[in-house]
Amino acid sequence: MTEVRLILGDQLNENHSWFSSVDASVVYVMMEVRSETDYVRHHAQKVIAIFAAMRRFADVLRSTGHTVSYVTIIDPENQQDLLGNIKRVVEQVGAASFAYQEPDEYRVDEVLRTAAEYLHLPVRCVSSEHFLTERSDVAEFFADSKRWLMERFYRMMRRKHNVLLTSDGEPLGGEWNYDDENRGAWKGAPAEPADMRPHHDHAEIWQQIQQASVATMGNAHAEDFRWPIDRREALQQLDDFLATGLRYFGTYQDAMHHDSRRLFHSLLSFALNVKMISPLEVIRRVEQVYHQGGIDINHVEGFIRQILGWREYVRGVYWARMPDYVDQNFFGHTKPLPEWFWTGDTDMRCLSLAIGQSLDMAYAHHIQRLMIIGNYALLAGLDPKAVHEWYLGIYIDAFEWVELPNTLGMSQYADGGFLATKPYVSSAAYINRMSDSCKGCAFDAKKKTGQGACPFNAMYWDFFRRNEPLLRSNHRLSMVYRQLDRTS
Ligand code: FAD
Ligand code: DLZ
Repeated sequence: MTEVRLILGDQLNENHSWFSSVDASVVYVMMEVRSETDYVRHHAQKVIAIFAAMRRFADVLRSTGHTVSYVTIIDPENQQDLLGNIKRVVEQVGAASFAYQEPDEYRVDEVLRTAAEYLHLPVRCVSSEHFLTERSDVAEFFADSKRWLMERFYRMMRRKHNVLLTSDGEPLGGEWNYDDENRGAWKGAPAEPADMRPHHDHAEIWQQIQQASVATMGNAHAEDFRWPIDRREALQQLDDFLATGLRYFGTYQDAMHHDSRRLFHSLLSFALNVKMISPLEVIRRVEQVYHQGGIDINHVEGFIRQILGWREYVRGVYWARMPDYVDQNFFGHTKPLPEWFWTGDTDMRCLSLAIGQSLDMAYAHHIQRLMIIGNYALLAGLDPKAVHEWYLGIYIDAFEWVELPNTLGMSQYADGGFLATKPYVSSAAYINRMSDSCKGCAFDAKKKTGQGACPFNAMYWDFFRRNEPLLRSNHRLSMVYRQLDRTS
């Protein structure tokens, strides 16, 4: 009896138990569909990367004996939605059952829950065998807590998975968290590691995406494409990061520089989020490198915290708070995104650089996303849902389960402080300290008001003034309000 099994574009996990042996009665179905390309306007590189990685994954499965039915975006039989294509394949092969891996997005989960009724077949949902937690684990962990705190969850995960612990179960180096050491500005040294990622020519895929009239944003770089498209490339990228980036990761994690766009970040989020590599294998490799010596604990702990802590935590927040989460708007912000979010064409140099880089690379690192673009969006009062859709489209690693809590919660405080204990906003002083973007800017970071003053300064104080009824009682903001009280 034939079974049809779905593999989504972010389920490219070669180590999934589905593939441990070849079963002639199983047909895997993969599809490039408008329902997935069009739910927001995606960056061109993101669509190319997903299609290229999906096609490579199908090749890998076929080369190991599995049967794959692959629907391209220009296939005339393509129904352009998940269930329509699944039904067609089910009928073609006379399937007696259908199976899918737990999807990571609420929207897709809802669609696939209707599969049994739609297909009139028995349907199974299995684990994607990627994450270290189940969808509900974070909510269960905090069931009796008044406040959810990532740090508490992270320490539990360190203990549970025995990560960076002494034999007595204490944190290696004596501290659980070395964030205080991870706020260095970067002044040109040590040198940014060379980008060793291979070059790909994806002109043909790009031509097909255009032929199908998929609307995208940003630079396609189709003939010189650098994102990993299979597990082998992702593992090579991990090796390169461990050899050259990790040793400086922590110290310069928050630094920004106009022509060193990644500094010591790993660029591994795409490979992780489409499941080419697993979080646990990355964590174990990082630990192994630490135990070989020569790398300080702050770098290793800082990196592991992002994956073992934040990545699993935000996923738990997503599943605990959806579907209402996406509509949260604590401050009632309604302004549309300025046109220059799609061009980078603004005189504010920090924003022009961060948005310009995002359009060019489909990538910006955490602090560019949080403290430049997100900072502006929150201070300016942009509609958080529109901000969310922009982030969901533009970044190579953007999938709603991880993007939404980071954007709406951490960056826009639209959930009223569920994820962040205070709004992540700053005036120009922080941007000037952590980046080189104020040099050569049309505005003066040190000038607070008047002609030529950096808009971040007045916007910062205006934000706290206009939101005083909502924020003054937050004890983490008492310094801010004391200062505001002294200001005319
Ligand atoms: P590194 O700095 O090298 O970090 C290593 C890994 O840690 C990342 O690959 C990622 O898997 C994980 N990680 C780091 N920070 C976070 C975090 N806050 N939440 C979850 N995982 C984290 N990350 C995404 O993967 N997808 C998104 O759509 C996304 N949207 C974001 C939106 C905003 C507004 C902000 C502030 C952050 C967002 N992040 C998102 C988190 C973070 O910015 C990216 O994971 C990181 O920049 C990816 O680059 P990297 O692989 O070089 O990361
Ligand atoms: C992001 C994306 C895009 C652009 N296109 C496809 C696609 O054509 N086919 C597919 O299976 N997946 C795609 N994806 C990733 C999905 O949106 C992702 O699988 C869901 O968001 C579930 O997390």
